[in-house]
Amino acid sequence: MRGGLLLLLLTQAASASAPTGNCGGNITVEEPGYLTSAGYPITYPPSQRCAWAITASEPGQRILVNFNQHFYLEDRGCKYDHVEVYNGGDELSPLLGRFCGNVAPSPIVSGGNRLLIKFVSDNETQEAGFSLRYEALQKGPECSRNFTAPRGVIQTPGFPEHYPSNLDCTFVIFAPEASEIAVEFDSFDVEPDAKPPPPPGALCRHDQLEIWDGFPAVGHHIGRYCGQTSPGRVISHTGILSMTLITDSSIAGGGFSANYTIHSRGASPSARLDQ
Ligand SMILES: [Ca+2]
Ligand SMILES: [Ca+2]
Repeated sequence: MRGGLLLLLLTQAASASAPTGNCGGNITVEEPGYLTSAGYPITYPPSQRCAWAITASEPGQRILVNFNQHFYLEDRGCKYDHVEVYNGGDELSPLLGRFCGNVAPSPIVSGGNRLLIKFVSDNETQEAGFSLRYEALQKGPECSRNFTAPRGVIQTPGFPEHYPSNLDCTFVIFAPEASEIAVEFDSFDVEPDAKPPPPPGALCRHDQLEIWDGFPAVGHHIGRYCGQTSPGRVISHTGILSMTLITDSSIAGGGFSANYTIHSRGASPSARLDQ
């Protein structure tokens, strides 16, 4: 609890400044906003220790943060300067990532309605710092589903019509032990990230489908998809395959439709070819 108290003092000391204040604070997200390290985009001061506690205004909401691509913190393995993101309201919460160097982190979504951003710099070597945009994901229609049948179809809500805004769906396929799950996407159209920043790779800052071999955020990450880049054929070896679909408040695509089949590993090769 001492960590929480320290954080409380830290954030109270800074809360007199505006929500975009330069060294920590408590932010209740009524609408999207930005926070940046002091001195951004030129250089941050030495010896910073700042924590921003971001809380959605409604308990059912989640927090989405997108880092600006102009990101630079002293590298050196994040030992001296770093920004950390915790999945909760304080530093006792699970650490989602510790970042430094000049490659901005991918977008991050909280599990609950709180997220903590912590920034630390030591007393020498300062770089440009970071800026991030935060927003609360509104609660859309309920859309999560579990699948246990040997085969089935997974589609975006309302498919083939455009999917709704503010979705936060989790689809999980459960197979018996020692089975393989194969998912084949027949159709895929999710709002693209129209202005992808220079480093290659889909960031999918608006709408995104993520796929794991295992449970979401726990299993092996298979990929993050948007635009017309279909995941194609995806295989799970763990007996659990999960997908999360998150959509923002505007612009929808046609969605996706995928077939899945569960193959028992005990089956003979010829039987496994039989779809
Ligand atoms: Ca430093
Ligand atoms: Ca969208």
